Amino acid sequence: MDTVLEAYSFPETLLGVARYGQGHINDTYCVVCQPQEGGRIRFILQGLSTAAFPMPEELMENMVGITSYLREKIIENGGDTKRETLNLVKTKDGKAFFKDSFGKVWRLTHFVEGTDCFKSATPELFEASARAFGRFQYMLQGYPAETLHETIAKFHDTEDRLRKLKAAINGGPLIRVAKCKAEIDFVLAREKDCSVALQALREGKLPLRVTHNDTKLNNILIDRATGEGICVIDLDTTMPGFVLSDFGDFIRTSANTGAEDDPDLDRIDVNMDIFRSFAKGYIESTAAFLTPIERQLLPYGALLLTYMQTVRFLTDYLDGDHYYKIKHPEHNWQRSEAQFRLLQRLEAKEQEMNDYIASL
Ligand code: ADP
Ligand code: GN1
Ligand code: MG
Repeated sequence: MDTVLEAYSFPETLLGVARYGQGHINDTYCVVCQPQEGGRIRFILQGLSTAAFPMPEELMENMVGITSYLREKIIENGGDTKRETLNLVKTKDGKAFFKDSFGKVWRLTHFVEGTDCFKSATPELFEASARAFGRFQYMLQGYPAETLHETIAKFHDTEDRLRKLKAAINGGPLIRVAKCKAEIDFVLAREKDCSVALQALREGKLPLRVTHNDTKLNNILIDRATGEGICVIDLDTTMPGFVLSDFGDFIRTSANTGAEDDPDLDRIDVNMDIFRSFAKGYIESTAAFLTPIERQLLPYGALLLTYMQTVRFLTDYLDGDHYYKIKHPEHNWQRSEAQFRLLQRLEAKEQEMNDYIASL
C-alpha cells in the first residue's frame, strides 16, 4: 500500500486508508487527507481485479475516454463535473493509473461527497436510479463506440454463453450434470429465445450502443440533498451493448423479492412496483433516443439477463467453480436454481411488463 500511495501526491497530510464499500470485483479503499487550510479531502483508491480483467490498461483507456467525454457533455448541460462523473487523479508522473510490481493496476478518483450508495431502496430511489442509468446512455450516444475495448470478451453475448454451457455439460462431472438436468433441459429448450436480440442486430434492426453492463443499485451514487442519481460509477464493463441489457440486469438484481442465491425458492418473485418505478424513470430519460424495437424489447431484457445469469452460474458449477467466489461447494448450483426460479416468475409476468412499457 505504501508503494501505491507513494505514486500519488496527496494534499498535505495523509490521515489514513481503509477498506471501503461492498463491491465484489475490485479492492476498494478510502484515502483521507487533511489539507493545510483544514477540513478533510477523501479519495477512492481501487486495485483492479486481475482475475476479472485480463487487460487492465485497455480498461483504463476506456475509463479515461468515457469520463473525459462525459465531462464535456456535463459542461454543455451546465452541470457539475466534479459530482456528475468520476474524476481520475493522475499519478506523480502524469499517468491515469499505477501498476505495482505484481502487475496489479491501481487507480485513484475523487470521492463524490454528499452522496449515498444503497443496497436496497424506495420506489422513488429506483426511479431516480433508472433516470441516471438512462441519462448515462443518453450522454454517451455520440461516443465513438468502435474505440472502446472489450474489457471482458463476449461479456453479454448469450449465444456464446450457451456455447460455453454446452462445453461444460460435455466436460463436467456426471454427478453435477445429473443434478442440473431439469435446468439444463429448460435452458436448452429456450435456445432460440436467447438469439432474439443478436438476430435483430445481425438484421440491422437493433442498434449497438455504449452501455454500462453492470447496472446494479450500488453502482449509482445518490445525491443526499436531492435524492437524484447523480453519478454512475463502476465503469469497468462499459462497452458496446444493447440497452435491454442495462434495463434487464437492473430488473434482475433489484426487482427480485428474494436474494440472488436464495435457498428458499418460494421467496423469489418479481416486485412489480419496483419494475414500474424503474421502467418509468428509464423511459423518461431515454425516450429521446430509444427506437420502437429497443423500447419493446426492454421486458425481454429482464428475461434474457436472468436466463444468461442462470447459464453463467450453471456453467461455473459444471466447470468446477472457477469464476464466481463461492461460500460452499453447492453455491453456484444454488444460485442457478434461484435465477432459474426468477426466470420462471419473469416469464409469468412478461405480458404485464410489456403492457406497462406500452402504456408509458
Ligand atoms: P466494484 O467493481 O468492486 O463493485 P465499485 O467501483 O462499484 O467497485 O466501487 C465499490 C464501492 O465504492 C461503490 O459501491 C461505492 O460505494 C464506492 N465508491 C466507488 N467510487 C466512489 C467515488 N468516486 N465516490 C464515492 N464512493 C465511491
Ligand atoms: C458479477 O461482482 P458483481 O456482483 O458486481 C459479474 C456480473 C454478474 C454478477 C452476478 C465482471 O458482478 O456480470 O451479473 O456478478 N461481473 C463480472 O452476481 O463478471
Ligand atoms: Mg460496483
